[in-house]
Amino acid sequence: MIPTARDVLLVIDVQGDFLPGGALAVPGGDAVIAPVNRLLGLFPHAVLTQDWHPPGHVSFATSHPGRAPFDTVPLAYGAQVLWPEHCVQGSPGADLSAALEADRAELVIRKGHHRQVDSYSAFLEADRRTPTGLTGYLRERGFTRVVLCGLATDYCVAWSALDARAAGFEALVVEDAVRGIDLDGSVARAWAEMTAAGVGRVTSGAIGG
Ligand code: VGL
Ligand code: ZN
Repeated sequence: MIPTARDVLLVIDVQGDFLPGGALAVPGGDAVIAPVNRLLGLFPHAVLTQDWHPPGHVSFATSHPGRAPFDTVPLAYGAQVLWPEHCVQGSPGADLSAALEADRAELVIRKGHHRQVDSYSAFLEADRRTPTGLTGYLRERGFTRVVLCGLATDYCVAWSALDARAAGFEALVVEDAVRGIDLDGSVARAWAEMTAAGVGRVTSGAIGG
């Protein structure tokens, strides 16, 4: 495929805490940087996301006495996986990777900033009601297709791709430019759900310009 003016590259959460040595390191997460940088050079339009939690965020295991990271707890809006403290607003781990060549990106959308609600998706928070504003932004700009890459396949990439479809966009995930956390088969489940929802898969090598 050749990116057009109706395509937007959506680069999900390429932040220190999701890279090797970070608080919630995604296995092999740094392998996405080279293909993502290549894509950033090819797409006329790109949007980045940044996971951006206040201290004491509801998704942190430390906010739930007696619970450990990767436990699941019921919250008012549904089941929530608990994570190590990560991407705390203003902390170095929340910074976008310095290796990301993102100067041309036109928007950085921060998500997960409500203390009591998580947001894996770039579009809709985990209560499934609170919008981030991205749907309106993309529609107003006339984009019709969202091409996703970044971290993590099974959480923020998958939820974003599914919500892109639900909002009426075409969605494509660049399979060699994503890596997953993989809790109990969550990567395979995420791909199955994305395929069922009409999310396409592409390799970065098949994208040219
Ligand atoms: C993510 C878990 C918690 C992600 C963010 O970027 O996939 N995963 N916060
Ligand atoms: Zn998070």
